[in-house]
Amino acid sequence: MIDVFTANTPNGVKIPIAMEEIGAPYKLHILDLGKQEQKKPEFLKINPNGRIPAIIDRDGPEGQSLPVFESGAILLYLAEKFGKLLPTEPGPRIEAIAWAFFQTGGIGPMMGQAGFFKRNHPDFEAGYARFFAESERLVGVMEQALEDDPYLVGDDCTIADIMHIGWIDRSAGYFGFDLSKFPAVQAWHQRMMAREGTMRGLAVFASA
Ligand SMILES: N[C@@H](CCC(=O)N[C@@H](CS)C(=O)NCC(=O)O)C(=O)O
Repeated sequence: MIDVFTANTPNGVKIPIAMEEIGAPYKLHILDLGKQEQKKPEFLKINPNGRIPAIIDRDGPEGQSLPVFESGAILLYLAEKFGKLLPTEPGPRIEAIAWAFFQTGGIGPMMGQAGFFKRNHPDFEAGYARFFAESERLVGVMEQALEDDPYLVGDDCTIADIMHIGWIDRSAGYFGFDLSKFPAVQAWHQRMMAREGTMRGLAVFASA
């Protein structure tokens, strides 16, 4: 059994989506970020960074419990453990991992900061403009990749897609991003949102 500690945010949705896409059992623990539950000492033992998502694999290596933090590391761990959502051939495999890094190092921080300035410092236009422009540039990189393939790495959904779907899905509401400028990303967004596993992964927050 895998314990999933998360919340209904662009990073938080990744893990239930992955678990549902994989089809493995898990126990969901939804943290109240407003109450700072992610900063409590017991949670910092699971993620020293005090953020969601995190997991504990109760049946980790040698049968021991293993905590894992950082969404990219969690998805890679799950993909390797269950043999799903990651191509086996070395080229496509590292390409999927590269997209996961692209999301945690690029799309996530840039969109996060764009949202921060829009919501908290709307008067400081240069901050919002800077992160909005960089978000557009990065989604443009996704656009190029998705012009030729249905998913970021070829014909199948991988961890690369799951890393991005929460951010792309919420970008309009969060900081006024216009996805219609990127037709291939828009089509991919619809493709992802129509997947059974992805729908189930998102639905866990509605019923929680
Ligand atoms: N790089 C981290 C980012 C995690 C992150 O920023 N999580 C946010 C929610 S989307 C969070 O926990 N925010 C609450 C806080 O910072 O205290 C990952 O990919 O796991």
